[in-house]
Order: sequence, then C-alpha cells, then structure tokens
Amino acid sequence: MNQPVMGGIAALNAPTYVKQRKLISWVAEIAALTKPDRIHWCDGSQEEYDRLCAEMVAAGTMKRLNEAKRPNSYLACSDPSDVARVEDRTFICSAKQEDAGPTNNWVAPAEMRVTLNALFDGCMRGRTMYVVPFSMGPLGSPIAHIGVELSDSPYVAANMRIMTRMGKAVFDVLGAHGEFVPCVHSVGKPLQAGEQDVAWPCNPTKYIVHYPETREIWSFGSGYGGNALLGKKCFALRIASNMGREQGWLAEHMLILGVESPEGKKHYVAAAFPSACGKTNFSMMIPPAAFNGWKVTTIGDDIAWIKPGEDGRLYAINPEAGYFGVAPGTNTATNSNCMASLTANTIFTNVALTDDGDVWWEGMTKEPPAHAIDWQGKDWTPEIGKETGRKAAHPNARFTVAATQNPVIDPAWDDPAGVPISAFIFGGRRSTTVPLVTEARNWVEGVYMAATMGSETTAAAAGQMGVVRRDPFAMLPFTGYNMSDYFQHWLDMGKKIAASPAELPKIYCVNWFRTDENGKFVWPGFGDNMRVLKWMLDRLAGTAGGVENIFGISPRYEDLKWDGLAFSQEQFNTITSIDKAAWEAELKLHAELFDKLKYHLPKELAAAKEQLEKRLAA
Ligand code: SAT
Ligand code: MN
Repeated sequence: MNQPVMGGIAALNAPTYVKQRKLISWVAEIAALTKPDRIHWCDGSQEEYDRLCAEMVAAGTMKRLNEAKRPNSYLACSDPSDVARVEDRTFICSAKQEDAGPTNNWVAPAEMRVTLNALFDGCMRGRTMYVVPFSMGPLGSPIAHIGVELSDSPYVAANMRIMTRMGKAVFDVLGAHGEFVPCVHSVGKPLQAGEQDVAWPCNPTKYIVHYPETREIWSFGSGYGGNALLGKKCFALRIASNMGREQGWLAEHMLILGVESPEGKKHYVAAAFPSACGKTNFSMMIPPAAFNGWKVTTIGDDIAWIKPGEDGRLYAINPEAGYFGVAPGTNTATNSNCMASLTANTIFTNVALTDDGDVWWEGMTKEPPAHAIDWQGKDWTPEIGKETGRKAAHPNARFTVAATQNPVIDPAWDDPAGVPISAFIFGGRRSTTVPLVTEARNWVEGVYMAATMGSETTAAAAGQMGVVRRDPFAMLPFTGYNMSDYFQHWLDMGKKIAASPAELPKIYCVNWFRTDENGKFVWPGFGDNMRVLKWMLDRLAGTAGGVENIFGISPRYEDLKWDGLAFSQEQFNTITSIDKAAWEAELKLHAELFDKLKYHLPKELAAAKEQLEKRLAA
C-alpha cells in the first residue's frame, strides 16, 4: 500500500512478512537520505508488475504494444543520453587502490561517500522508492545470493522482476538474519512540488559505484541496463567476483549451454564473449540441418557463477532469470529461438514502433516497414534511414524477457546444484589476426589466451565503437578487483581441480568475426558455430584430429564436419591462417597489457608469453 507523505517523511510501510530489523532500518536510513514521497515494497506479483507497467504507460515512459501482435508487451524509449553502460563512470572503491587495480576507476571510499551523500540527499523527492528484493540464482539454493535494490525507477522494478527471482519469497529466505547485498539506485532527478516529470528521467552526472569490502552498490543518474539493474553486472559480476575470490569460486561473463549428441551424450560448456558479441545467439543456437539429432539448450546467456563440487568438478548456475539481450540483428535466421521467446510478455527498450503498434529493429526482417516511429520518437522511413544514416532502433536496443519463454531452455537451468562444465570458450570480435578456433594445451596456456584476449568495442558501452581493446576474459568492465589477482585466482582454481580426482575442463579460444579483403565476415557464424562446438566435443572424447601451432591446437580442414555448408579449404585458410607479422604486433599489445598489469601479474603468464615469443621467432 502506498501511503502519502507524513510530516515530510514517507511512511516506511514495511510489510509484516519482512522479518529483518537490519533490512528495515537500512531502508529507513536510505529513505531519510533520499526523501522519496512514497515507499513501495515489491511483492513480485503479476498484479504488481501490471500496475507498474500501467503507471509507466500513463507517465509516457512506456507504450503498450498491440495486444493481438505482442501480448502483454511494452516499448520504453530512453533519453538519448542514457543508452548504454558508462564504463568511465563506473568505480571500484576498495580501501586500497591497488586492490581495484589499473583496469578499474578508483576513488577512496570515504571520499566517494561524501560525493554520493551529497548527490543522494533528496534525490528521490516527488518519487516512489521501490524496495526490490531479489535472489541471484534459484531461491534458497546454497549457490544463490540475495540482494535488495532500492530504486526510484519503476522501469527498474519491472525489469528486475523479469531478470531475477524477485518478490516476497526472497524475504522468507532472508529471514531475520540472512545476508543481502544492499543496492541503492536513483535516476537522479528529484521533482519539485507540482513539477511535471519527463518520460525518461536521468541525470547527466552518473556514478556506478561498488564498495567491495562492504559489498555495497550505489548507482546514480542512469536508468539504463547494467547501470541500473543492479543484480546484473554490478552484483553478479563486480561484487560476486570479489566474493568468489574470497570463497573459492568464479563469477564470469559467460553464457552456459548444454549440447547433446545424437547418441545422447551431454556436455555443458561456458563461453565468455564481450557484450554484444553474440552470447545470446550462441546460447540458443540451432544446429545446421546436417547435424540431425544434435541439440543445444540454454542454461544462461550472460553470466555464470561457477563453484567446485564435492567431486572436484566445476558446477555452474545462471544467477539470472531473464535475458537482457541486444535486439538489432536478431531475427528468425540468426536466432529463431530468441524470436520465439519475444512473442509476448516482453519489455523492449529503444527499438522502433511500427504503425500497427508492434516493434521493429534493424535486421529483424529483410524488408523494413514503410514507416515507423524511431527510438527517439521521430518519423522514420527506409528512405530517411538511407539519407541520414539514422537508425530506427538504437544499436544497443534491448529486450527484457523471462528465461522460461525460451523454447530451448535446458531442463536443468533452475537446478540449485548447477551443471558440470566440460569446457570454457573465450572469444573476441576480431576482424583480423585471431584464428577461428584454438585449443589450449594446458590450463595455463588457456588462462593466457583468455587474459590477453582483444575485442573490437561495441555499442553496449558508451564510447568509440570498433576499436580493439584488450578485454581479459571478457571481464574488463566487470572484474571487481585487481585484474592480475583475478588471473591468479583462475590459475589457483586450475591447481585445485588438478589436485582433485576431476579432469580439468579444456579451454578454447574462438573468433567468429574474421573478415575478407572487402570487410565481409567469412565465417557464417550462428548455427554453423555448431561445427566448431562439435570439434571441441570430439576433442574432449579424444576422437578429433588437430595440429599443434605456436599457440595451441587447431583443427585442419578435414577435422570439421562440413555437411550442408559450402565452405572451401581456401575460405577455411582465410580464417585460420596465422600471420606472423600480425602476431608480432599482437604480442606487443600483450606486452603492453602485461606492463599495465605488472603489479601481482602471475609469473606463469609472463613465462607463457616468453614461450610464445620463442615459438613465433623460431
Ligand atoms: O550491462 S548491460 O546489461 O547493459 C549489457 C551488457 O553490456 O552486456
Ligand atoms: Mn553481458
């Protein structure tokens, strides 16, 4: 029940089922600071979700889509200044700067607290503060962790209901003494008495702040994606990576998929790619027709929490309950399962609105609609698009949809025990240099490959697109502590498994994105990635060939199954060739990276680099 302001302080309204004093007093403390008009404790019910959406429709934040075409679905369009993660405004405020390391922005916690206290003081005036309790991972699972996000954005509350296990049941698990990660979020746009709100409130000043020691998250000024849905990158990666380091597990920017052979042999693999490099597509892949009997199923599309089991093997869960995926480029050919997921109950953000009340984005259909309203609310036609280069959908336009709507969801996706991981895959977006697939000969070599991975930047983060940057483990923006200590943690995990009866997962490095002399992708990608995946599984089984090269082991043309695809030996050479000069230049970039990361850089990695240099020179 929302109650009006009483004496200038919003009534706390804590429901009787909330049993934790610490939580209630924290909510009171944040309310006293941020001064919202109302406090609403989310119960996670469908009625609540429907009401939030209806309120956002009334406020102009969302449009309800045509019920006949896209039932129970909405379109939200953000402010043009608030469309992606802001990495330069993201901070790891550890007590010591060296614990944040050279890849993270750092400010001393005491100093940051002063800054944030000033910004958050009264920042929720005129708004409702939503208390959003959520579980990352199956409710009550020993692998799961709980967070509570206080946010003045109903968009955040609605999205969190899709992306996490959100609602009343979380308080039951939390009980009187359970631990939770406190997350405070404000769009940073208080309303004066009588002031008319805007459709997408936000603030040009943005701070996405993590205190690893006290495991707190504070986010100010943005309502978009990973900046605002604090369970995702902030908790499940930046804070969780700290927890994992302390407690002996891994929090990774990885999809998890199941792959079953026609004989019924099933493996799970986890794959790390930077944002907007096709994790969602890979996790829902449909194998080519010639791979009759092969099945790919999804555990998760973005984040994996991976813990050693009693048998020594690594078990992974998807801490999320939904997908916040990139819309542009998604269609029935590139990701038919995803398109099927999006037919109802979906929130779209920053795509175009068609004249019949449905959505459209670049690449959704071959034929664009004759007319649409673009993500900025302007008229759009294919002609306007051609003339001005203006896109109908923002390149980082997203959908938010429950995992349960995925037709190929893995039966074990919600299993609190997780699934055993047979292989890790690391991939960047590289138009040159990096071959299609390489198998590391050992754990250290695999960690080296992952640590030195480069990728061309995408629209998922604000900033220049298409420039190669080192993105170790696809975790550059997400590792919540010193990157070299993170490498060490991976090496230590390998040693632990090696000392157990379990076999170490194999590590692969892939690149789907090599281009020809005309800048066209050579590898068909999408479902055809199954050909590479099958080679990996055959390697695990010891039945596939390959040749050693300077980095590791790669397949020969004849080691891949080509049925149903016209792909010549020559094309294969284009995307697997190793150009010595390019690799000499690449190794200089590895050297630059290692120089930047020299504090605590594991000796094994420096040694691996020397070996590589020797082999390259030979
Ligand atoms: O961080 S977001 O959730 O906005 C998307 C991403 O970068 O993967
Ligand atoms: Mn991601």
